[in-house]
Amino acid sequence: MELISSLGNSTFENYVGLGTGYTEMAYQMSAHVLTLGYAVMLAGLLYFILTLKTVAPRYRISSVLSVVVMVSAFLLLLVQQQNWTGALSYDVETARYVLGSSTDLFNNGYRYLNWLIDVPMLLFQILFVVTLTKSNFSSIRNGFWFSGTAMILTGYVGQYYEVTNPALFFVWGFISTVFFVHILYLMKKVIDEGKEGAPPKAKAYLGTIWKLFLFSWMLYPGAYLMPYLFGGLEPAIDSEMAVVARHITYTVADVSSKVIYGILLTLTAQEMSKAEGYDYEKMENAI
Ligand code: RET
Repeated sequence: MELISSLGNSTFENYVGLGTGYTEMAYQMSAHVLTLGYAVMLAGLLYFILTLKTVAPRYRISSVLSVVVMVSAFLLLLVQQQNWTGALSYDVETARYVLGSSTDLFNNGYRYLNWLIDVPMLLFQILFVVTLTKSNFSSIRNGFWFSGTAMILTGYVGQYYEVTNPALFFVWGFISTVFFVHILYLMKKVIDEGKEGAPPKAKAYLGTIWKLFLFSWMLYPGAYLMPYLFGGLEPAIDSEMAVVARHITYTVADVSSKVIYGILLTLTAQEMSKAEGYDYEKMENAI
């Protein structure tokens, strides 16, 4: 009870930090995986810039959007990592990393704000690679934007209640999921239409993109639920394992949904470009 009053609406990472504290392994694994996250974004940035000219001009906006995603994710994930190391300090007596006394608390909010930029970009991106056969470009784009933003904002509010008010946490999480289902529905439609008339290799890539999309986007609600996946009916406010699992889940999700997804879109666009007579492998000065 005492913990609850002093930590208020902060997320469960802080409760673990004030309660049992983190062992060297849990603290460092978290710090390292968060660092890996932003390092991959910088590497991805170079990939998307350097491969820009391997696709025909009409597909290049997709790579440009990947560049935008990489820059914003790099910066926000860097801040997220510093938030982790800044919030905790080593206590020699207990040999644990504990919450500092006058430092910021840890919060995953930077991620949510990053998604506000990246989610619409990632969703728009595919619209510049595939050709829609039946649906209207602007209505899909607006649907992506509306449901993407609503999904994140409702989840952002919900995550503040993960320890103090499970009922609100689940209600906001549920509302967010309704928008998520709408996004999945739109994406499936876009990919199915995109496959029609696409060259065979591009078709196969689009199939992989759908599987990757489902897998990687589902990890985010999984990370949201992490204190309950480890705690059952009560949030796991004493489980450093759950905290590490959340950092790892977010990082795997970020690398898959932003970098690998972007690379697969580039490969799809390369195949489509080739089918239209733009073959970078046969061109001089392509890059
Ligand atoms: C929340 C709240 C709980 C319910 C659901 C969620 C879904 C989040 C998703 C986020 C995707 C983020 C991406 C970021 C890339 O930069 C908000 C966690 C369903 C799907 C792809």
